[in-house]
Amino acid sequence: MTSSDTSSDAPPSKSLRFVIIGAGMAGILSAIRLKEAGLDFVIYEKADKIGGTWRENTYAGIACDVPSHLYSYSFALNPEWSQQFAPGPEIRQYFEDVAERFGVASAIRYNCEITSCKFEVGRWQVAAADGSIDTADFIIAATGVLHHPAIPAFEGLDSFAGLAFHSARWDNDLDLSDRRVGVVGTGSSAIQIVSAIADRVKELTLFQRTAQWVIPVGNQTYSETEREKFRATPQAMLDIRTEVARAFIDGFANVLGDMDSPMIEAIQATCEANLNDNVKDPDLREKLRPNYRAGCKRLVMSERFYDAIQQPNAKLVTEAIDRVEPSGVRTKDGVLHELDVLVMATGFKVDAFMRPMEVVGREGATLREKWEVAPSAYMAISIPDFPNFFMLNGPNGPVGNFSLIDVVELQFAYIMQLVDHVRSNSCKEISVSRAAAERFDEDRKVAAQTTIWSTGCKSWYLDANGVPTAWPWTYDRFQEEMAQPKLADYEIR
Ligand code: N01
Repeated sequence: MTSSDTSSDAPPSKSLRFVIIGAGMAGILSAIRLKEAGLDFVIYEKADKIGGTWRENTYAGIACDVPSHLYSYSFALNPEWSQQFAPGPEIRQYFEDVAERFGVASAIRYNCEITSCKFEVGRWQVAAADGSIDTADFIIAATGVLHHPAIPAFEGLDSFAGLAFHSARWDNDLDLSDRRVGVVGTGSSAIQIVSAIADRVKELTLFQRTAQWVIPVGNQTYSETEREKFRATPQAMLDIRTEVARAFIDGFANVLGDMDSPMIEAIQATCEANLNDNVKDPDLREKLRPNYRAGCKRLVMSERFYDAIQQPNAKLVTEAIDRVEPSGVRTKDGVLHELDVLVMATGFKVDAFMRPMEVVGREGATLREKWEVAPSAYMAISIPDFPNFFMLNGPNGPVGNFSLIDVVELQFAYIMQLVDHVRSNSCKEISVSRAAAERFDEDRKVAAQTTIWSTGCKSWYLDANGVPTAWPWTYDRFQEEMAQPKLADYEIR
Protein backbone atom coordinates (compact mmCIF):
# COMPACT_ATOMS: atom_id res chain seq x y z
CA MET A 1 0.00 0.00 0.00
CA THR A 2 1.19 3.54 -0.60
CA SER A 3 1.14 6.43 1.85
CA SER A 4 -1.89 7.96 0.15
CA ASP A 5 -3.81 4.73 0.20
CA THR A 6 -6.49 5.02 2.86
CA SER A 7 -9.78 3.27 3.12
CA SER A 8 -11.32 5.66 5.64
CA ASP A 9 -14.32 6.18 3.35
CA ALA A 10 -14.83 2.49 2.81
CA PRO A 11 -18.15 1.15 4.00
CA PRO A 12 -17.77 -0.52 7.38
CA SER A 13 -18.52 -4.17 7.24
CA LYS A 14 -16.95 -5.81 10.23
CA SER A 15 -18.13 -5.73 13.80
CA LEU A 16 -15.22 -5.01 16.10
CA ARG A 17 -14.84 -4.82 19.84
CA PHE A 18 -12.68 -2.22 21.57
CA VAL A 19 -11.28 -2.12 25.07
CA ILE A 20 -10.43 1.39 26.23
CA ILE A 21 -8.14 1.52 29.25
CA GLY A 22 -8.67 4.60 31.38
CA ALA A 23 -11.64 6.92 31.82
CA GLY A 24 -9.79 10.19 31.79
CA MET A 25 -9.94 12.87 29.13
CA ALA A 26 -8.54 10.57 26.41
CA GLY A 27 -10.66 7.53 27.30
CA ILE A 28 -13.87 9.53 27.28
CA LEU A 29 -13.01 11.02 23.89
CA SER A 30 -12.31 7.52 22.53
CA ALA A 31 -15.62 6.21 23.80
CA ILE A 32 -17.56 9.09 22.28
CA ARG A 33 -15.91 8.60 18.91
CA LEU A 34 -16.43 4.81 18.94
CA LYS A 35 -20.06 5.27 19.92
CA GLU A 36 -20.54 7.69 17.03
CA ALA A 37 -18.98 5.09 14.72
CA GLY A 38 -21.39 2.44 15.99
CA LEU A 39 -18.61 0.25 17.36
CA ASP A 40 -18.70 -1.98 20.41
CA PHE A 41 -16.55 -0.82 23.31
CA VAL A 42 -16.03 -0.90 27.04
CA ILE A 43 -13.93 1.39 29.24
CA TYR A 44 -12.01 -0.09 32.15
CA GLU A 45 -11.13 2.36 34.89
CA LYS A 46 -8.96 1.45 37.88
CA ALA A 47 -10.58 4.04 40.16
CA ASP A 48 -14.17 4.62 41.19
CA LYS A 49 -14.61 7.89 39.29
CA ILE A 50 -13.76 9.32 35.91
CA GLY A 51 -11.44 12.25 35.33
CA GLY A 52 -7.87 10.93 35.25
CA THR A 53 -5.48 13.71 36.23
CA TRP A 54 -8.38 15.82 37.43
CA ARG A 55 -9.60 13.07 39.72
CA GLU A 56 -6.15 12.32 41.09
CA ASN A 57 -5.04 15.90 41.62
CA THR A 58 -7.28 17.88 43.94
CA TYR A 59 -4.67 19.95 45.73
CA ALA A 60 -5.31 23.54 46.77
CA GLY A 61 -5.04 25.92 43.84
CA ILE A 62 -5.19 23.30 41.11
CA ALA A 63 -6.03 24.65 37.68
CA CYS A 64 -5.06 23.85 34.12
CA ASP A 65 -2.30 25.90 32.52
CA VAL A 66 -4.08 25.77 29.17
CA PRO A 67 -7.01 28.21 28.79
CA SER A 68 -10.27 26.37 29.38
CA HIS A 69 -11.93 27.28 26.09
CA LEU A 70 -8.98 25.55 24.46
CA TYR A 71 -8.77 22.76 27.03
CA SER A 72 -12.27 21.53 26.03
CA TYR A 73 -13.38 18.98 23.47
CA SER A 74 -13.92 20.70 20.12
CA PHE A 75 -17.40 19.17 19.95
CA ALA A 76 -18.39 20.05 23.53
CA LEU A 77 -17.44 23.65 24.15
CA ASN A 78 -18.46 24.78 27.58
CA PRO A 79 -20.12 28.15 28.14
CA GLU A 80 -19.98 27.66 31.92
CA TRP A 81 -16.22 27.98 32.52
CA SER A 82 -15.92 30.35 35.45
CA GLN A 83 -12.43 31.54 34.60
CA GLN A 84 -10.00 31.72 31.73
CA PHE A 85 -8.01 28.95 33.50
CA ALA A 86 -10.74 27.02 35.28
CA PRO A 87 -10.01 25.31 38.58
CA GLY A 88 -9.48 21.53 38.69
CA PRO A 89 -12.85 20.52 40.20
CA GLU A 90 -14.67 22.38 37.42
CA ILE A 91 -12.61 20.53 34.82
CA ARG A 92 -13.34 17.15 36.42
CA GLN A 93 -17.05 18.01 36.52
CA TYR A 94 -16.87 18.93 32.82
CA PHE A 95 -15.55 15.45 31.95
CA GLU A 96 -18.27 13.82 34.04
CA ASP A 97 -20.94 15.95 32.34
CA VAL A 98 -19.60 15.23 28.85
CA ALA A 99 -19.44 11.48 29.54
CA GLU A 100 -23.09 11.56 30.64
CA ARG A 101 -24.25 13.86 27.88
CA PHE A 102 -22.67 11.75 25.14
CA GLY A 103 -23.97 8.53 26.65
CA VAL A 104 -20.66 6.82 27.39
CA ALA A 105 -20.64 6.94 31.21
CA SER A 106 -22.64 3.72 31.39
CA ALA A 107 -19.90 1.90 29.44
CA ILE A 108 -17.33 2.46 32.20
CA ARG A 109 -16.39 -0.47 34.44
CA TYR A 110 -15.05 1.14 37.58
CA ASN A 111 -12.58 -0.32 40.07
CA CYS A 112 -11.26 -2.53 37.35
CA GLU A 113 -7.52 -2.24 36.86
CA ILE A 114 -6.22 -3.92 33.73
CA THR A 115 -3.09 -5.88 34.53
CA SER A 116 -2.30 -7.48 31.20
CA CYS A 117 -3.09 -7.42 27.49
CA LYS A 118 -1.93 -10.37 25.43
CA PHE A 119 -2.28 -10.79 21.69
CA GLU A 120 -3.39 -14.36 21.08
CA VAL A 121 -4.79 -15.86 17.91
CA GLY A 122 -5.48 -12.48 16.35
CA ARG A 123 -7.26 -10.88 19.33
CA TRP A 124 -6.30 -9.19 22.58
CA GLN A 125 -6.93 -11.06 25.81
CA VAL A 126 -7.37 -8.48 28.52
CA ALA A 127 -7.01 -9.44 32.19
CA ALA A 128 -8.02 -7.35 35.19
CA ALA A 129 -6.78 -7.35 38.77
CA ASP A 130 -10.10 -8.81 39.93
CA GLY A 131 -9.48 -11.89 37.80
CA SER A 132 -11.93 -11.03 35.04
CA ILE A 133 -10.96 -11.56 31.41
CA ASP A 134 -12.19 -9.78 28.31
CA THR A 135 -11.39 -10.12 24.62
CA ALA A 136 -11.05 -7.33 22.10
CA ASP A 137 -10.04 -6.67 18.52
CA PHE A 138 -8.50 -3.33 19.47
CA ILE A 139 -6.98 -1.82 22.57
CA ILE A 140 -6.95 1.91 23.15
CA ALA A 141 -4.49 2.65 25.95
CA ALA A 142 -5.72 5.97 27.34
CA THR A 143 -3.82 5.56 30.57
CA GLY A 144 -2.41 9.06 30.94
CA VAL A 145 1.10 10.33 31.48
CA LEU A 146 1.54 11.86 34.93
CA HIS A 147 -0.16 9.45 37.28
CA HIS A 148 2.42 7.54 39.27
CA PRO A 149 3.60 9.88 42.07
CA ALA A 150 7.36 10.11 42.51
CA ILE A 151 8.06 10.32 46.22
CA PRO A 152 11.67 10.97 47.20
CA ALA A 153 13.19 8.41 49.54
CA PHE A 154 14.02 10.97 52.23
CA GLU A 155 15.64 9.29 55.18
CA GLY A 156 13.26 9.33 58.13
CA LEU A 157 10.16 10.15 56.09
CA ASP A 158 8.17 7.47 57.90
CA SER A 159 9.12 8.95 61.24
CA PHE A 160 7.43 12.29 60.56
CA ALA A 161 4.90 12.93 63.32
CA GLY A 162 2.73 15.23 61.20
CA LEU A 163 0.99 14.51 57.94
CA ALA A 164 3.13 13.85 54.86
CA PHE A 165 1.64 13.24 51.44
CA HIS A 166 2.25 13.68 47.72
CA SER A 167 0.54 16.57 45.93
CA ALA A 168 -1.58 14.06 43.99
CA ARG A 169 -2.87 12.58 47.29
CA TRP A 170 -4.24 15.81 48.75
CA ASP A 171 -6.85 15.54 51.47
CA ASN A 172 -9.40 18.28 50.97
CA ASP A 173 -10.81 17.80 54.47
CA LEU A 174 -7.49 18.83 55.95
CA ASP A 175 -7.68 22.21 57.64
CA LEU A 176 -4.36 23.95 57.04
CA SER A 177 -5.07 27.09 59.01
CA ASP A 178 -2.79 27.37 61.99
CA ARG A 179 -0.47 24.69 60.59
CA ARG A 180 3.18 24.92 59.70
CA VAL A 181 3.26 23.58 56.16
CA GLY A 182 6.32 22.53 54.18
CA VAL A 183 6.19 22.09 50.41
CA VAL A 184 8.95 20.23 48.57
CA GLY A 185 9.40 21.13 44.90
CA THR A 186 8.95 24.09 42.61
CA GLY A 187 7.10 22.56 39.65
CA SER A 188 3.65 23.64 38.49
CA SER A 189 1.98 21.72 41.32
CA ALA A 190 4.10 23.28 44.07
CA ILE A 191 3.76 26.78 42.69
CA GLN A 192 -0.03 26.47 42.53
CA ILE A 193 -0.17 25.04 46.05
CA VAL A 194 2.09 27.71 47.54
CA SER A 195 0.15 30.46 45.78
CA ALA A 196 -3.14 29.09 47.09
CA ILE A 197 -2.26 28.38 50.71
CA ALA A 198 0.29 31.04 51.68
CA ASP A 199 -2.28 33.36 53.20
CA ARG A 200 -4.15 30.69 55.10
CA VAL A 201 -1.43 28.72 56.85
CA LYS A 202 0.51 29.68 59.96
CA GLU A 203 3.90 29.18 58.35
CA LEU A 204 4.90 28.13 54.88
CA THR A 205 8.31 26.67 54.04
CA LEU A 206 9.12 26.00 50.40
CA PHE A 207 12.02 23.60 49.84
CA GLN A 208 13.49 24.52 46.46
CA ARG A 209 16.07 22.29 44.80
CA THR A 210 15.97 24.15 41.50
CA ALA A 211 14.57 27.62 40.86
CA GLN A 212 11.85 27.99 38.23
CA TRP A 213 11.16 30.63 35.65
CA VAL A 214 7.68 31.96 36.28
CA ILE A 215 5.65 33.59 33.55
CA PRO A 216 3.01 35.95 34.89
CA VAL A 217 -0.32 34.97 33.41
CA GLY A 218 -3.52 36.40 34.83
CA ASN A 219 -6.73 34.47 35.21
CA GLN A 220 -9.73 36.44 34.04
CA THR A 221 -13.08 35.57 35.60
CA TYR A 222 -15.97 35.17 33.19
CA SER A 223 -18.97 37.20 34.34
CA GLU A 224 -22.52 35.89 34.14
CA THR A 225 -23.06 38.27 31.21
CA GLU A 226 -20.13 36.72 29.35
CA ARG A 227 -21.32 33.20 30.12
CA GLU A 228 -24.78 34.14 28.88
CA LYS A 229 -23.17 35.33 25.66
CA PHE A 230 -21.33 31.99 25.31
CA ARG A 231 -24.61 30.10 25.87
CA ALA A 232 -26.50 32.18 23.33
CA THR A 233 -23.70 32.41 20.78
CA PRO A 234 -21.40 29.38 20.76
CA GLN A 235 -19.46 31.12 18.01
CA ALA A 236 -18.13 33.48 20.69
CA MET A 237 -16.45 30.49 22.43
CA LEU A 238 -15.19 29.21 19.13
CA ASP A 239 -13.66 32.61 18.38
CA ILE A 240 -11.81 32.61 21.72
CA ARG A 241 -10.66 29.05 21.11
CA THR A 242 -9.38 29.82 17.64
CA GLU A 243 -7.62 32.97 18.74
CA VAL A 244 -6.01 31.35 21.81
CA ALA A 245 -4.99 28.26 19.83
CA ARG A 246 -3.28 30.30 17.14
CA ALA A 247 -1.47 32.47 19.67
CA PHE A 248 -0.42 29.37 21.64
CA ILE A 249 0.83 27.60 18.50
CA ASP A 250 2.68 30.57 17.01
CA GLY A 251 4.03 31.94 20.28
CA PHE A 252 4.93 28.65 21.95
CA ALA A 253 4.20 25.25 20.42
CA ASN A 254 5.84 26.01 17.08
CA VAL A 255 8.98 27.54 18.57
CA LEU A 256 9.99 24.95 21.19
CA GLY A 257 12.04 23.11 18.58
CA ASP A 258 14.24 26.13 17.92
CA MET A 259 16.18 27.10 21.02
CA ASP A 260 17.33 30.31 19.32
CA SER A 261 13.92 31.56 18.27
CA PRO A 262 13.08 35.21 19.07
CA MET A 263 9.87 33.96 20.71
CA ILE A 264 11.85 31.97 23.25
CA GLU A 265 13.94 35.06 23.92
CA ALA A 266 10.75 37.07 24.44
CA ILE A 267 9.52 34.47 26.94
CA GLN A 268 12.88 34.69 28.72
CA ALA A 269 12.63 38.50 28.90
CA THR A 270 9.10 38.33 30.28
CA CYS A 271 10.12 35.87 32.99
CA GLU A 272 13.19 37.92 33.93
CA ALA A 273 11.14 41.12 34.16
CA ASN A 274 8.60 39.29 36.30
CA LEU A 275 11.30 38.24 38.74
CA ASN A 276 13.16 41.56 38.75
CA ASP A 277 10.04 43.69 39.10
CA ASN A 278 8.21 41.63 41.67
CA VAL A 279 10.73 40.26 44.15
CA LYS A 280 11.98 43.09 46.36
CA ASP A 281 14.66 41.47 48.49
CA PRO A 282 17.81 41.03 46.37
CA ASP A 283 18.90 37.86 48.20
CA LEU A 284 15.53 36.21 47.74
CA ARG A 285 15.44 37.40 44.12
CA GLU A 286 18.77 35.71 43.36
CA LYS A 287 17.70 32.53 45.11
CA LEU A 288 14.63 32.48 42.89
CA ARG A 289 16.64 33.12 39.72
CA PRO A 290 17.15 29.96 37.64
CA ASN A 291 20.56 29.25 36.12
CA TYR A 292 19.11 27.81 32.91
CA ARG A 293 16.97 29.20 30.10
CA ALA A 294 13.24 29.88 30.30
CA GLY A 295 11.29 27.07 28.67
CA CYS A 296 13.99 24.45 29.33
CA LYS A 297 11.85 23.08 32.12
CA ARG A 298 8.12 23.31 31.69
CA LEU A 299 7.21 26.94 32.23
CA VAL A 300 5.34 27.71 35.40
CA MET A 301 2.51 30.18 35.06
CA SER A 302 1.58 32.30 38.02
CA GLU A 303 0.74 35.86 38.87
CA ARG A 304 0.56 35.01 42.56
CA PHE A 305 3.69 33.01 43.38
CA TYR A 306 6.15 35.83 44.01
CA ASP A 307 3.63 37.61 46.26
CA ALA A 308 3.01 34.38 48.14
CA ILE A 309 6.65 33.57 48.80
CA GLN A 310 7.27 37.13 50.02
CA GLN A 311 4.57 36.99 52.68
CA PRO A 312 5.89 37.36 56.25
CA ASN A 313 4.83 33.79 57.12
CA ALA A 314 6.57 32.30 54.07
CA LYS A 315 10.18 31.18 53.77
CA LEU A 316 12.21 29.86 50.84
CA VAL A 317 14.77 27.19 51.75
CA THR A 318 17.40 26.44 49.14
CA GLU A 319 19.63 24.29 51.32
CA ALA A 320 19.31 20.62 50.31
CA ILE A 321 17.13 18.34 52.42
CA ASP A 322 19.18 16.01 54.58
CA ARG A 323 16.43 14.00 56.26
CA VAL A 324 12.97 14.08 57.73
CA GLU A 325 12.60 13.88 61.49
CA PRO A 326 9.48 13.51 63.65
CA SER A 327 9.17 17.27 64.06
CA GLY A 328 10.14 18.43 60.59
CA VAL A 329 12.74 18.56 57.84
CA ARG A 330 16.44 18.93 58.58
CA THR A 331 18.51 20.51 55.83
CA LYS A 332 22.18 19.79 55.11
CA ASP A 333 23.24 22.92 57.02
CA GLY A 334 21.90 21.27 60.19
CA VAL A 335 18.82 23.50 60.50
CA LEU A 336 15.57 21.83 61.55
CA HIS A 337 12.48 23.29 59.89
CA GLU A 338 9.62 22.38 62.19
CA LEU A 339 6.46 21.35 60.40
CA ASP A 340 2.97 19.95 60.97
CA VAL A 341 2.32 19.06 57.33
CA LEU A 342 4.76 18.08 54.59
CA VAL A 343 3.54 18.21 50.98
CA MET A 344 5.73 16.49 48.44
CA ALA A 345 5.01 18.24 45.16
CA THR A 346 7.82 16.17 43.70
CA GLY A 347 6.34 15.15 40.37
CA PHE A 348 5.62 11.84 38.74
CA LYS A 349 7.30 8.74 37.32
CA VAL A 350 6.87 10.02 33.82
CA ASP A 351 8.25 7.02 31.98
CA ALA A 352 5.65 4.57 33.30
CA PHE A 353 2.76 5.32 30.92
CA MET A 354 0.57 2.17 30.94
CA ARG A 355 3.05 0.20 33.02
CA PRO A 356 3.00 -1.78 35.31
CA MET A 357 0.46 -3.35 32.95
CA GLU A 358 1.97 -6.29 31.10
CA VAL A 359 1.61 -6.10 27.33
CA VAL A 360 2.54 -9.06 25.17
CA GLY A 361 2.23 -8.67 21.43
CA ARG A 362 2.86 -10.83 18.43
CA GLU A 363 5.21 -13.79 18.92
CA GLY A 364 5.80 -13.02 22.57
CA ALA A 365 7.12 -9.46 22.10
CA THR A 366 6.78 -7.67 25.45
CA LEU A 367 6.46 -4.06 26.43
CA ARG A 368 9.06 -4.67 29.13
CA GLU A 369 11.67 -5.51 26.48
CA LYS A 370 10.59 -2.80 24.06
CA TRP A 371 10.82 -0.11 26.70
CA GLU A 372 13.84 -1.47 28.54
CA VAL A 373 15.97 1.53 27.61
CA ALA A 374 13.28 4.21 27.32
CA PRO A 375 9.61 4.30 26.32
CA SER A 376 8.96 5.19 22.71
CA ALA A 377 6.07 4.96 20.31
CA TYR A 378 5.78 5.86 16.66
CA MET A 379 3.81 9.10 16.48
CA ALA A 380 3.16 8.50 20.20
CA ILE A 381 0.56 5.96 19.06
CA SER A 382 1.85 2.63 17.79
CA ILE A 383 4.51 0.11 18.88
CA PRO A 384 5.92 -2.54 16.51
CA ASP A 385 4.59 -6.07 17.05
CA PHE A 386 1.58 -4.79 18.98
CA PRO A 387 -1.09 -5.00 16.28
CA ASN A 388 -4.37 -3.16 16.78
CA PHE A 389 -3.01 -1.64 19.98
CA PHE A 390 -2.93 2.15 20.05
CA MET A 391 -1.88 4.63 22.68
CA LEU A 392 -3.23 8.09 23.27
CA ASN A 393 -0.66 10.52 24.63
CA GLY A 394 1.97 7.83 24.48
CA PRO A 395 5.70 8.57 24.58
CA ASN A 396 7.15 11.16 22.16
CA GLY A 397 3.93 13.11 21.70
CA PRO A 398 3.50 16.84 22.16
CA VAL A 399 2.91 16.49 25.89
CA GLY A 400 4.30 19.85 26.88
CA ASN A 401 3.54 21.70 23.72
CA PHE A 402 -0.20 22.26 23.42
CA SER A 403 -3.67 21.41 24.74
CA LEU A 404 -3.65 17.67 25.29
CA ILE A 405 -7.32 17.50 24.36
CA ASP A 406 -6.54 18.80 20.91
CA VAL A 407 -3.64 16.33 20.70
CA VAL A 408 -5.89 13.42 21.61
CA GLU A 409 -8.62 14.42 19.18
CA LEU A 410 -6.08 14.46 16.37
CA GLN A 411 -4.59 11.16 17.50
CA PHE A 412 -7.94 9.45 17.69
CA ALA A 413 -8.98 10.61 14.22
CA TYR A 414 -5.69 9.16 12.95
CA ILE A 415 -6.28 5.88 14.78
CA MET A 416 -9.76 5.61 13.31
CA GLN A 417 -8.28 5.76 9.84
CA LEU A 418 -6.11 2.76 10.75
CA VAL A 419 -9.10 0.98 12.27
CA ASP A 420 -11.07 1.54 9.08
CA HIS A 421 -8.68 -0.71 7.21
CA VAL A 422 -9.56 -3.59 9.48
CA ARG A 423 -13.18 -2.59 9.56
CA SER A 424 -13.47 -2.68 5.80
CA ASN A 425 -11.84 -6.12 5.73
CA SER A 426 -8.78 -4.92 3.84
CA CYS A 427 -6.61 -6.36 6.62
CA LYS A 428 -6.80 -7.96 10.04
CA GLU A 429 -3.84 -6.51 11.89
CA ILE A 430 -2.12 -3.16 11.75
CA SER A 431 0.86 -1.80 13.67
CA VAL A 432 3.87 0.34 12.88
CA SER A 433 6.73 -1.52 11.22
CA ARG A 434 9.97 -1.93 13.15
CA ALA A 435 11.87 0.02 10.50
CA ALA A 436 9.47 2.97 10.62
CA ALA A 437 9.45 3.01 14.41
CA GLU A 438 13.26 3.03 14.51
CA ARG A 439 13.46 5.77 11.91
CA PHE A 440 10.93 7.88 13.80
CA ASP A 441 12.87 7.39 17.03
CA GLU A 442 16.18 8.36 15.44
CA ASP A 443 14.69 11.40 13.72
CA ARG A 444 13.03 12.70 16.84
CA LYS A 445 16.24 12.30 18.84
CA VAL A 446 18.16 14.33 16.25
CA ALA A 447 15.45 17.01 16.22
CA ALA A 448 15.44 17.05 20.04
CA GLN A 449 18.98 18.45 20.05
CA THR A 450 17.83 21.89 18.94
CA THR A 451 14.85 22.14 21.26
CA ILE A 452 14.78 24.48 24.21
CA TRP A 453 14.54 21.37 26.45
CA SER A 454 18.13 20.49 25.43
CA THR A 455 19.67 23.69 26.74
CA GLY A 456 21.08 22.36 29.98
CA CYS A 457 18.55 21.79 32.71
CA LYS A 458 17.15 18.73 34.42
CA SER A 459 13.48 18.14 33.80
CA TRP A 460 10.82 15.52 33.40
CA TYR A 461 10.98 16.11 29.64
CA LEU A 462 14.31 14.24 29.54
CA ASP A 463 14.79 10.48 29.47
CA ALA A 464 17.38 8.65 31.55
CA ASN A 465 20.03 9.56 28.95
CA GLY A 466 19.12 13.25 29.03
CA VAL A 467 17.33 13.22 25.66
CA PRO A 468 14.06 15.20 25.46
CA THR A 469 11.25 12.73 24.88
CA ALA A 470 8.46 15.03 23.71
CA TRP A 471 7.52 15.84 20.11
CA PRO A 472 10.47 17.97 18.98
CA TRP A 473 8.96 19.45 15.83
CA THR A 474 6.36 22.14 15.31
CA TYR A 475 2.77 21.67 16.28
CA ASP A 476 1.79 22.37 12.68
CA ARG A 477 3.84 19.34 11.69
CA PHE A 478 2.05 17.24 14.29
CA GLN A 479 -1.30 18.28 12.81
CA GLU A 480 -0.06 17.41 9.32
CA GLU A 481 1.19 13.99 10.43
CA MET A 482 -2.08 13.26 12.17
CA ALA A 483 -4.18 14.20 9.14
CA GLN A 484 -3.48 10.90 7.42
CA PRO A 485 -1.41 7.85 8.42
CA LYS A 486 1.51 7.02 6.14
CA LEU A 487 0.50 3.44 5.48
CA ALA A 488 3.93 2.61 4.12
CA ASP A 489 5.12 2.93 7.72
CA TYR A 490 2.72 0.25 8.88
CA GLU A 491 2.91 -3.49 8.89
CA ILE A 492 -0.43 -4.61 7.59
CA ARG A 493 -1.53 -8.24 7.64
O1 N01 B 1 6.12 18.01 39.08
P1 N01 B 1 7.54 18.47 38.48
P2 N01 B 1 4.74 18.80 39.15
N1 N01 B 1 14.30 16.80 46.67
O2 N01 B 1 8.22 17.21 38.11
C1 N01 B 1 11.31 18.64 43.00
C2 N01 B 1 1.67 19.07 34.95
N2 N01 B 1 0.93 19.94 35.81
O3 N01 B 1 3.76 17.90 39.79
O4 N01 B 1 13.52 20.71 39.55
C3 N01 B 1 13.91 18.05 46.41
O5 N01 B 1 7.40 19.54 37.47
C4 N01 B 1 11.84 18.96 41.63
O6 N01 B 1 13.09 19.59 41.73
P3 N01 B 1 14.10 19.66 40.45
C5 N01 B 1 2.66 19.90 34.20
O7 N01 B 1 2.88 19.30 32.96
C6 N01 B 1 0.17 20.87 35.23
O8 N01 B 1 4.90 20.14 39.72
O9 N01 B 1 14.06 18.30 39.82
N3 N01 B 1 13.11 18.39 45.41
C7 N01 B 1 10.73 19.87 41.11
O10 N01 B 1 10.88 21.17 41.58
C8 N01 B 1 3.85 19.79 35.07
O11 N01 B 1 5.06 20.11 34.42
C9 N01 B 1 -0.48 21.73 36.02
O12 N01 B 1 15.41 20.00 41.02
C10 N01 B 1 12.68 17.41 44.63
C11 N01 B 1 9.48 19.24 41.74
O13 N01 B 1 9.91 18.46 42.84
C12 N01 B 1 3.75 18.36 35.48
O14 N01 B 1 2.38 18.17 35.73
C13 N01 B 1 -0.41 21.67 37.38
C14 N01 B 1 13.04 16.07 44.83
C15 N01 B 1 8.74 18.35 40.78
O15 N01 B 1 8.24 19.13 39.74
C16 N01 B 1 4.49 17.98 36.73
O16 N01 B 1 4.35 19.01 37.67
C17 N01 B 1 0.36 20.72 37.93
C18 N01 B 1 13.89 15.79 45.89
N4 N01 B 1 14.32 14.54 46.15
C19 N01 B 1 1.04 19.84 37.15
N5 N01 B 1 12.44 15.32 43.87
C20 N01 B 1 -1.26 22.74 35.37
O17 N01 B 1 -1.91 22.49 34.40
C21 N01 B 1 11.75 16.17 43.10
N6 N01 B 1 11.89 17.43 43.55
C22 N01 B 1 -1.17 24.05 35.92
